[in-house]
Amino acid sequence: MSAIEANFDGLVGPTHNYAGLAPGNLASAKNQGSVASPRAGVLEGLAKAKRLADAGLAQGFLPPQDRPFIFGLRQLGFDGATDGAVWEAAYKADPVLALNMMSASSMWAANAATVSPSADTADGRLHFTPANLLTGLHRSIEGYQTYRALQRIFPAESHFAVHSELPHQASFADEGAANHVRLCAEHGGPGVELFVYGRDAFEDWEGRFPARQTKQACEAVARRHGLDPARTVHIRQSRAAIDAGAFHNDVVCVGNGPVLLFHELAFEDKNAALDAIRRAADGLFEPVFVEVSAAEVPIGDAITSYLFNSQLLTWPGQGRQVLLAPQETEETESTRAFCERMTAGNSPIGQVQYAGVRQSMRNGGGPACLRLRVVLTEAERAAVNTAVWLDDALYETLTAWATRHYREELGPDDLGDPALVGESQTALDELTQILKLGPDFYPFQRV
Ligand code: SUG
Repeated sequence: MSAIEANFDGLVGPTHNYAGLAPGNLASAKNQGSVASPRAGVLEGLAKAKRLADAGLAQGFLPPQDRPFIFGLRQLGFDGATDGAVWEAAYKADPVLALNMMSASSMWAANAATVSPSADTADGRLHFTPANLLTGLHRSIEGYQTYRALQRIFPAESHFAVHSELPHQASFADEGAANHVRLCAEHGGPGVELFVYGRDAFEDWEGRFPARQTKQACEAVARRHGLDPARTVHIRQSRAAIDAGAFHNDVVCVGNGPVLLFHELAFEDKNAALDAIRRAADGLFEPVFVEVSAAEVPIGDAITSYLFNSQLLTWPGQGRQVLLAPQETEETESTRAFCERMTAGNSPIGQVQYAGVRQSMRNGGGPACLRLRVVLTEAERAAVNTAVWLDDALYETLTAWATRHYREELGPDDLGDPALVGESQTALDELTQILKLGPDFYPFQRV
């Protein structure tokens, strides 16, 4: 069956800021307290998405979530005559708790869900499991709204199965597609799905940083999606990578088609992992491994440059694959040199392009974090909510919308401002009309 890979990017939300909330994420900690530009952030994301759409790739969007999350604050007992007053009361009583309800973290769509294309699933439907993201408080509030978004964008149950999140228990900690890679001969054919976990739920974890994904979560997602165990591989991420700041596998590994680009230290037992992938791919395709040695790119450089948090793409009109990397990869000597050497040789990756997504990068989100990949057959593509597909008209509309509603700057002194609540809700209310998500999409629209 022929199919395409579509990228659904998380739109950067109007409250994008640097509150340093993310455990094990060095960029988030480093930039805590600096001044963000929500407007620059959303425009950078739109420009990246447009580059793919202009090249002829299928590009859609996932909407931002409503922040501050007034519904959640009311659940926690904060009260007020208006939503702005609720925010003011919460921010005054417990600013750290309040800031956890303010993050624009749903922009990192690679953490929205794990996606299994219909070619891999027992019932022949495309399966989604929204991630419960329960390691960080600020992200643990995303899952239900992600579920609603996926339902509105992929509504036809004959084609799409949108599951609920895994149970909110630490044993099932799940961060979605950031810890999942699909390899295949071509997108529409059957694939091998790799799930990468940081810890077994039933062992003690003592690390410098938390391991955000459990083996049990990976196994549960694979079971729900009806994947063939013979074509599914569960791999342990290396402790060294987590300790160095690789809080998701996609900070040290990316794949596309049969190609897996990974850092030497990505997996706890590399040889066993590669053997398991070869066995799972047997009879379907020959995996192509592109390993980056620690001698050429030290793990620290891999993490600050985000070389692996790139989009690896089958680019229309290009014989070899294209890596869309963050600018920081070009600015880091070892990774720039690696990219030059790789593309000059006979690697399956023939070109590296650079994208500026600095606003997101300062919170630890590169090009690959900003997108959720969804392989769609022609019939499935036709069943997607058409309003979310990026074309020139939607690009113009969203650019004008963001420029109208988003603040140029958002710094620590601005975050308590109750006016932000109304500004954010007005912007998102308008967005639900643009993306045809329905008048009751956000909790603030349902009261
Ligand atoms: O979960 N940052 C995100 C970045 C997610 C990147 N995603 C992938 N690697 N796929 C995180 O650590 C920072 C938010 C803050 O501090 O306000 C944050 O949540």
